[in-house]
Amino acid sequence: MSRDKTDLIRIAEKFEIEGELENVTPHGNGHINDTFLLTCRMTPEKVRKYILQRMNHEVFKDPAGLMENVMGVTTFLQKKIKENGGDPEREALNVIPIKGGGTYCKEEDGTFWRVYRFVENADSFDVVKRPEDFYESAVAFGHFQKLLEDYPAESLHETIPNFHNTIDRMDKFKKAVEADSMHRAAEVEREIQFVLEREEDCHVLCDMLASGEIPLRVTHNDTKLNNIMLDHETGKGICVIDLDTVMPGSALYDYGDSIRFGANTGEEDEKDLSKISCDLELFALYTKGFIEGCGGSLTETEIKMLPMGAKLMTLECGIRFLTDYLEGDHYFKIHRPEHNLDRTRTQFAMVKDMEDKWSKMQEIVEHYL
Ligand code: ADP
Ligand code: GN1
Ligand code: MG
Repeated sequence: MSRDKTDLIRIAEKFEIEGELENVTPHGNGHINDTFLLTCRMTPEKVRKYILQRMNHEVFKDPAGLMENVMGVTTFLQKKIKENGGDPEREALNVIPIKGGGTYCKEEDGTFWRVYRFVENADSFDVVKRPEDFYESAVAFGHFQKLLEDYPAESLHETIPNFHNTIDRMDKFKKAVEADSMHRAAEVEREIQFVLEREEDCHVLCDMLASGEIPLRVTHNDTKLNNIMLDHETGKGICVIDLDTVMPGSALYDYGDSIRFGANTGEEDEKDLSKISCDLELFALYTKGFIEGCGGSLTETEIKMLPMGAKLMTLECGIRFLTDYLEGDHYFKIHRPEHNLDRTRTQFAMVKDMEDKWSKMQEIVEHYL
């Protein structure tokens, strides 16, 4: 914990939390924000939990706009969930306001903070332990997108401009190679070549969005497995979390990013690349769940392009890890030297494996056409 506990307690107590704040502990494995679990004593038998988060304002340059998005989307989802007979306090994120008003606070040191109600009796996973969890996450992410089908996209702030613009990601990568500010380019020549050989791929989805062949939708854009809470009892994806990147995008981004992370037989930062591959059973399961969750809203072209979505989101993520490595690891949190390089290598091994299994991936998807 980079901050001392008293400081965290002081910040937490600015929010409308209920009960006596008993403990603050670091929580989760996100790569971007600093997340803490607040435990509050309500009665001798009962505690209430909250999530306190420092928003990463190096990554999200406009925290006010970001929180406007989060408020807009969560309010919209809560209303729909209520109409559908669900529990809006559990099935959507709930922002806890500041005492006296406001949705977040800014500290003197320039950091930004918010509090969410903790989603109880649910877990988020860093690896797929049971295939049915991955399937349920697919249904929930698909359904999330479906629920946002009529959300006013023009009201959303672009919290990270060009987030999944693979052409722009390629340009930034090339600039990082050229600048080589950390003198690391020579040692990653193989990885650099791997990216450059796939320059054409980077244009595919951007061109299709630009020509209108695939539609722009309101999407989550960060659909890895640990951004969904799975219910302890039912096993269903009860709540989609980490809404910082909800922006106009493509359904293929949401589908692809989940495959990138969850259908990989190894972890995102696995050092032993022989453990990395694209598990076609998990791929098939997620495809089924996502198409079902989207409730018939995906177009034929989108379905046809699903394998490309998976490959491009994996390639893009590898490019982002490698760019960060070349620039000195300023974006993603790292927990060891070369962490971003290890992550890069798993992504590229996954891309390569997808290329080898391309016709099988297409066959699986064609089943839904
Ligand atoms: P990051 O952007 O850093 O990934 P997240 O918002 O995803 O931050 O939070 C990090 C982790 O904290 C999540 O993967 C999840 O395990 C946990 N978490 C976040 N919000 C909640 C919540 N409202 N209820 C329960 N757990 C949460
Ligand atoms: C980050 O915030 P988190 O850990 O859920 C990143 C994603 C990457 C992912 C790779 C805002 O997700 O885009 O795909 O790491 N989020 C942001 O694990 O950049
Ligand atoms: Mg997250």
